[in-house]
Amino acid sequence: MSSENPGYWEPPPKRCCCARRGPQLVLVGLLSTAMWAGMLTLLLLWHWETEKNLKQLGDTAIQNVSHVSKDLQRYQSNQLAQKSQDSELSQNLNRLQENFINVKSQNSEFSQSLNSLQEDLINIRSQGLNEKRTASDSLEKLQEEVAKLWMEMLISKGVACSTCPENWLNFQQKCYYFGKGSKQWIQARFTCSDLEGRLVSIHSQEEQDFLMRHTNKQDSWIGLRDLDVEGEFVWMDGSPVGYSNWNPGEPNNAGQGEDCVMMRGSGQWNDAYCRSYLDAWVCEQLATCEEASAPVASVSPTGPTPKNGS
Ligand code: MMA
Ligand code: CA
Repeated sequence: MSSENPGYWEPPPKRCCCARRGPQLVLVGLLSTAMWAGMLTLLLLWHWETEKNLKQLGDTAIQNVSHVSKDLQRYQSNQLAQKSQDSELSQNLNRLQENFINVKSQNSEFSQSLNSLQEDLINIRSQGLNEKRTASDSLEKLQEEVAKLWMEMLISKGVACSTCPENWLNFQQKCYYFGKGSKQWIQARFTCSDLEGRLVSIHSQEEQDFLMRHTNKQDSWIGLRDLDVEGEFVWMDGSPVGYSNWNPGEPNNAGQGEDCVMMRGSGQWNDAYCRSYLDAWVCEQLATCEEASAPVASVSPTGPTPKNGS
């Protein structure tokens, strides 16, 4: 109702263009439909693409998982192998340790055996040396015995056996050298050896008297000593003491030990310290016979070795 025209009804304006709006609406509908269709298509496309990607991702994930599981399996089997190797190694180590202990004990046994073998060898060697010495002493004695027998045989046939080297004096079947100059017993002994004789062995009063006549009352070393067994005197020719001419109270092994015998100026014997110096000594050797076809009596150059250097 209008305020300018009260009581007058003006009919509403007639709708115009109703016939023109229909195709517009159709067009709009078509357009929106097409839009929707396009959007749907896009959505579908997007969906497919996403699905495809997802599928690819899934495949890749499956492949990766299978790789990882394979790796894991390989790792596990490696670990198992490593474990068995470890146990083998530790067994080997144990065996080695046992072997080492065995070898060690064997080694100590072996070294003990070696030591006892060495001891045996040393014993056998010294035994051998002793036997050799005894044998050579016996041989010398035998040779001398043979020479003496031969000499006696010749003498019984009327052959003279009294030839001596220059500066040696003959008495019976022996020759004597009366040495002068300060010497210990051992030095006198080696000097006699150098002269192809040995320190004198005295077996009778006659021999003792002969020596007395030529020593000019000088203390002289003679070939008697108890070097091997104390109190057991042995002559350098290997014989034990038969005839003797000890000074009263001798032998007494006085002081630091007396193992070598001297003939005093009086002619009587005394055991004395071997390292004492005397100014005289007497050597002997067998005399030679006129006919020189006899076996040669070789007098020991050194005689049996003394038990020590005194
Ligand atoms: C010395 C020495 C000994 C000997 C006595 C005798 C003091 O020692 O020559 O061998 O037995 O004299 O009294
Ligand atoms: Ca004495």
